[in-house]
Amino acid sequence: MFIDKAKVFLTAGRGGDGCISFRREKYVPYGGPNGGNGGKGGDIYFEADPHKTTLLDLSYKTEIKAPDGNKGMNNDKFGRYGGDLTIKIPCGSLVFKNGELFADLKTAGEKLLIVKGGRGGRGNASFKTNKYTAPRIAEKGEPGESAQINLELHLIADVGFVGLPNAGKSTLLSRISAAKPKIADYPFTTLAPNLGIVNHKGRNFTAADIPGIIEGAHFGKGLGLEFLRHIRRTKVLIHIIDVSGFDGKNPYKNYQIINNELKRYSKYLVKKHLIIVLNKIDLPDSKKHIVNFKKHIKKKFIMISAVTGENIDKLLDETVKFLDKPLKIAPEEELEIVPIKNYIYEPDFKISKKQGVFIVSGAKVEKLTLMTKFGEDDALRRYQNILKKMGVETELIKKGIKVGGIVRIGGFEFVFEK
Ligand SMILES: Nc1nc2c(ncn2[C@@H]2O[C@H](COP(=O)(O)OP(=O)(O)O)[C@@H](O)[C@H]2O)c(=O)[nH]1
Ligand SMILES: [Mg+2]
Repeated sequence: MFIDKAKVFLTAGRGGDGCISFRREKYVPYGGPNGGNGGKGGDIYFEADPHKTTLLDLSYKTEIKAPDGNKGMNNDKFGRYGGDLTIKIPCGSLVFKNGELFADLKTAGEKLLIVKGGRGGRGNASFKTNKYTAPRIAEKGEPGESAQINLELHLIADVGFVGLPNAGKSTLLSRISAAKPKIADYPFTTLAPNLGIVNHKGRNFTAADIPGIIEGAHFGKGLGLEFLRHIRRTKVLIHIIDVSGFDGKNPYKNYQIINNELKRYSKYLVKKHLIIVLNKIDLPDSKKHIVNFKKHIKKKFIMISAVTGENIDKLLDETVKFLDKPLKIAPEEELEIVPIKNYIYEPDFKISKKQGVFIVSGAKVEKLTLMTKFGEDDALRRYQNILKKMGVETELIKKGIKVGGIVRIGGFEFVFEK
């Protein structure tokens, strides 16, 4: 099955907690701190794999989580690292992270960190100073990064075949490559784009057969323009028109229908090299229709029969010539996705008041809260000191907090004291 969109929630591993422990040796009554740090949580990577052609594997999953780091231990032993996950995706996948374009993995083997594992919490050995020789402080592990990921596959083909259903796109692809697309006499046989590798006189290129464009596709008729994104990266478009006149269809009108849909889809498609192909010239009525087509159009076209193979060689010669010609089209025009970056100024913390409770929010204070082991007096003291240095206390007083007031930070509630 060809799946070219997927949505998955990724969570990197949480860091392991730091350990609180003290040396216990014979004849050393008060040993120093020796609690080790927690291990780092696992990262999640995406890697472009040329053997993958669909996002099918990912479409079964809604969530993927990397392993957490292990806890630190006594005797300065660090916790074990969570271990990374690498998810293989097809080349040509666009990765959207929390709604923004994050990466375009085109090249085989390209690997990218998508969500980062949390840092291991520090054990009490790390908090030892000259003044402070027996700290009862250890941090909890940092939570792993998480993100909503949307993937969109854009096939990487050099040449794209467009045309109405039944024009002969799949037939042509099956003739010039080893691809085996479905071929039939009725519309909508091909429900997925097919990709084939063409070897023409020692030259290799990839061609994709794009199904589903019909009149009105731009407003969602039929499959709509669902598959057109797969021609965004192509260099050459081959527009295939059935000139058999079967069903009383007018080939020139059909040509206009497709042109119209393409134009509405993207203004950049006209910048691609275009080859107009009149197909099915083996059928008797085609001559009459070709004469008519010629009256309307001044552009060059090639007449072929995908079934008998007539002129296919000529078409491929022409295609290769175009492949060698540069395109005047920038990569961002090609994809027509302008990465939107919102730079939001985020203060270290913010204080709001809700039903008498003072809510302190902000990534830094929330992370600190999540990484603090409140059970330990030293840890609590350190926490309070950091908040004080950040100016949280002063700001709370400014906002009118009284002794005994409730403060909420990152899901925890505290009673304000001085
Ligand atoms: N006689 C004749 N029939 C053709 C030719 N090309 C395609 N066909 C037929 O037209 C029908 C539709 O072809 P298909 O490749 O499935 O069209 P697609 O919808 O554009 O992929 C099939 O029955 C083909 O056998 C051709 O050159 N000559
Ligand atoms: Mg087809």
